[in-house]
Amino acid sequence: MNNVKFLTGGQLPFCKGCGHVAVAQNTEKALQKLDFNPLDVVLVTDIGCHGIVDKNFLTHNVHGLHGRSSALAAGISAGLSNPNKKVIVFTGDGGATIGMQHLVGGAHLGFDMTVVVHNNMLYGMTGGQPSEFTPCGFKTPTLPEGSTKSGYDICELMLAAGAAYVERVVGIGDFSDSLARAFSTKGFSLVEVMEICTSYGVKSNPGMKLPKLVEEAGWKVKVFTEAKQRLFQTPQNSNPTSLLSEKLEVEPKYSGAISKPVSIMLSGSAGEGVQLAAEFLARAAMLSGLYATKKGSYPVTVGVGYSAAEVIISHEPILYTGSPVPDILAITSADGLGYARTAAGRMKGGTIYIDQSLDIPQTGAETVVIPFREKVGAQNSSLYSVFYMVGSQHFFPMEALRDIFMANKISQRVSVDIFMQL
Ligand SMILES: Cc1ncc(C[n+]2csc(CCOP(=O)(O)OP(=O)(O)O)c2C)c(N)n1
Ligand code: SF4
Repeated sequence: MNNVKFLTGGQLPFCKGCGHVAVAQNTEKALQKLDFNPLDVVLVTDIGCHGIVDKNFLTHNVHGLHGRSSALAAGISAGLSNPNKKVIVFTGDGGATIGMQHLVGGAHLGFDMTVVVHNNMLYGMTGGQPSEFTPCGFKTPTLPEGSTKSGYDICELMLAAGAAYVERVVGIGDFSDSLARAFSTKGFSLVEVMEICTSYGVKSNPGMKLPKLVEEAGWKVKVFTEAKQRLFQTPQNSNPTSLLSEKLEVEPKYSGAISKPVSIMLSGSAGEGVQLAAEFLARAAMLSGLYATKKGSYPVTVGVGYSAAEVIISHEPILYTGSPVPDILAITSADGLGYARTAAGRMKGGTIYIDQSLDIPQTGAETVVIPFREKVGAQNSSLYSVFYMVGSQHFFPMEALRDIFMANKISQRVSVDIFMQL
């Protein structure tokens, strides 16, 4: 056993008497018993009161989405693939309810990790709603008449799913040996710590005693399995590729005429060719010996609403995408104006090309009003804005854009001539 600190010291961020305190302290003690150091441990926490403890831990910490901590931890464990590192998940009974499939999958596949379920039988952080772990008769602020059904027995579920080690403890006093047994198990282990939420559980169930409640709920306090399990192995890839090897390299044919990096934003509507126009712009820049990055932004409902793209062109390599303040902005629709208004407001100089159907936004940029939509139709308006800006800003020869356009199948449907006349 070492004496290394895993907790920063000072008060933990929980209400007085909250069961989460004991879990944090016993986790530290268990890790000391196993002679770990803080940086040997990756702690993945879930959303909920228990999760805010991560700022008190001196370990590597990752704060996950509600219910997804186990899935994140599985990925970390597989990617890390280091038997000297320990991946630990802290989740509540709420997170375990929402993310049950991740727990079942983790146990089934045998990911090398330990899940500590803080089961206070309700959703603490959001005010005491019942979870699927709330036992029959247990009252919560939003269920004052008490639950009429029994809660999940997570230990039995994990046992059936194939976990290597499963134990339930009542989270009072010293249960660090239980945690240490789980932490030292190779493969998937889970400890369910029965707890009380003093703010909502105790107030709704006055006089309740935790060990009695656990017993009456029929939940066994014991080690469920210590079976040896296989470890999840990531499939070996004999030909690993890097994202960088996908880099598009283009033999320059023209030369760019910019004196510094230029950030260009196109903002229009879904279905009006904004992303394609941005891609043409980036490719034409590359054909002119420049570096280019492109970032697309659109709502999850990709078929409606705005569609925007940010392209940066430069003589030097660019290690990022997007810029909060564009140098040049083309707005071709009302959706696009709605999206780009903030960026336009930030511009202290530069140029905004805007369709004549739209109001001019507040901006420090020069504004140029063009009938993009009227001249080439809504569908081609963004592409026209790119031809127009290249023709007037002279970043590189128009021929570069023409070549890129002609190499694309769109040139079989739409004549390039409509874009070439400014
Ligand atoms: C996907 C999702 N659903 C709902 C919420 C709202 N939410 C935040 S904390 C919480 C309850 C957490 O309860 P539990 O996991 O039991 O942890 P505790 O607060 O009791 O420690 C909920 C429902 C959320 N953040 N994300
Ligand atoms: S609300 Fe409940 S679960 Fe959250 S910190 Fe307070 S006692 Fe703990």
